[in-house]
Amino acid sequence: MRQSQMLLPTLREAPGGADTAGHQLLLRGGYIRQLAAGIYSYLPLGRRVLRNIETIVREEMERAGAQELLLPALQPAELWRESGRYEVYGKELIKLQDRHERDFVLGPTHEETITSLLGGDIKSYKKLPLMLYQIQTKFRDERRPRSGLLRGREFLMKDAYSFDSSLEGLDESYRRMYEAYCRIFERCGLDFRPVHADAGAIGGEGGSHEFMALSAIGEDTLAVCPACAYAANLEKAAAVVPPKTVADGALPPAEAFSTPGSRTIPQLVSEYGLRAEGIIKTLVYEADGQYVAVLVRGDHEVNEIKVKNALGAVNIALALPEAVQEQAGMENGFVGPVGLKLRMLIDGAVVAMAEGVTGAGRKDYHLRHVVPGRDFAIEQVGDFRNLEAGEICPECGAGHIRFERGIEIGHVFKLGTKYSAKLGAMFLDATGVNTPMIMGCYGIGVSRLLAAVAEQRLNDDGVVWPSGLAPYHVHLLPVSVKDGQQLVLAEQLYMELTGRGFDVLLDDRDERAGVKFKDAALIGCPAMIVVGKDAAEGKVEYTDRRTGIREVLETSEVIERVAASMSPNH
Ligand code: 9G3
Repeated sequence: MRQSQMLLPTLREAPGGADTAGHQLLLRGGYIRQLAAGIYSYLPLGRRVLRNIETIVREEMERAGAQELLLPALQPAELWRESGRYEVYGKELIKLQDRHERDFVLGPTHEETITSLLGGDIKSYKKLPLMLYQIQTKFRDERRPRSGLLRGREFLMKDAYSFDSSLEGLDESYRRMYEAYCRIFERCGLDFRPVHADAGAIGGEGGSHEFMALSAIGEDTLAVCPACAYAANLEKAAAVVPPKTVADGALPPAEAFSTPGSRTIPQLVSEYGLRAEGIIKTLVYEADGQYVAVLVRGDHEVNEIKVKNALGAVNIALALPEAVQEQAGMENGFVGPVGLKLRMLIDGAVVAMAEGVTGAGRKDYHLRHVVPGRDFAIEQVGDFRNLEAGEICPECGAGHIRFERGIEIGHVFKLGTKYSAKLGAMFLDATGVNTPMIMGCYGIGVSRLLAAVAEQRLNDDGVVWPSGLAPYHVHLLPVSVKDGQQLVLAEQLYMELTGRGFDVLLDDRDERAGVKFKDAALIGCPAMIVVGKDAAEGKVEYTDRRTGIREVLETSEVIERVAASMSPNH
């Protein structure tokens, strides 16, 4: 491609509001442009990278035995009412009406659509397993779209759905998809990690895994054990219950003491010389309209996903101070379990305490010597806290947990029959009984993947794409297009390289060398060939952008050098 003819508007400065380095470079490099919050256009350069990612995804889906189809983005609301999800997702689900005022949604995912497609005709178990996938635009009206393509409101997803006649079949489909995902992310040159994950509102009793691209700007936190292979999204990571502390001797009764203005743990610790692990923290949550109290040790944090799952709720948030007063009859900041009339979820580490300090239930007072089980009933004990960095690994009990940040680029779920039963995707089993198909669903954020690769493979000057994703393999730069020798040699190399099947971007613009080099760094092709003053002796300068190594080559050496360096995923 000749750069002088290309829509490739590079920028010296990132537009304001671009919040991550990768996003800034995708804007400056002329890859994407924002149309509205969370809504992006892919310029020719961005479209080429996206297409390369799609090609890798398609090859690995085909290898896993999946068949590609394409489902509508515009879906009748009836399907979402049948599945019970129409009212569940709030404002994130984009709803609209057609000209006849019939209700529709813009698809954020396609469980309903694909199961209703299969619900049309009953299948014999002999027709299963089926693995279907699509690469298609999804719509989710995020409250705070941010970080460019990492969290958009319209984005490209590969979503696959498996249909089996047995749980063993689902395990096999799941395993094949899991392995296909590992191959896809390896071919994209990503530093990634599969982690145990929470299945969330999608349901599905069979568990799930997320695939995380490691990145300091990732929104997710991974709990990772350096000793064993354990890795889990912090939302899911099981916390270990410490051994029961036994009091030496009889414990005095709970007694109130004055703590004017001390509503927080740090205040109690600093003003009354208490230890955080000796305090019982009581937080009131509102989950799908119901109010519950969660008790965790003062040095621990509540894990809201675990609480939400224990309650089977979809939405959860800390109750506002006025709601605490109204629902618990206690002053916010001084709430405690003694005399509390709310349902209590108690973390195992609290039950392991011999005694603790808690809110007294009235302004400016706390209680000391509160004994779980004596001064308040232990109704529901569970794991309601975050695993902490440094804690013993819940899997091997040897390593100490470390936290890493990650970008979720893939998520695979065992769904079971949750959707097939509701939407009638049935099959006749070997005994002729009509049975709901056993499903799995598997997603990759294709546009998010592009941004994750950019975040992982950038330097100050630009992104360095792995050759399997790069918009072009080679950036060919005649330093001065006014110099006939340079231009002729560049054109000759352009013909030879494209003739050998390489994608080449020829910077044939009449621009100063500095401008060309800055743009080449922003565009980030794996190989750059500079045709400069050595053109007279038939020599060019070859740069491998991943290693930074530069070498002067005879024209005749160029083809082999490029072929040698274009390995598929580095
Ligand atoms: C919605 C809205 C947002 C959503 C969903 C539904 C996430 C929703 C989970 C999934 C599960 C899998 C198939 C591919 C892999 C992921 N956000 N999820 O179901 F209505 Cl507004 O999408 N779907």
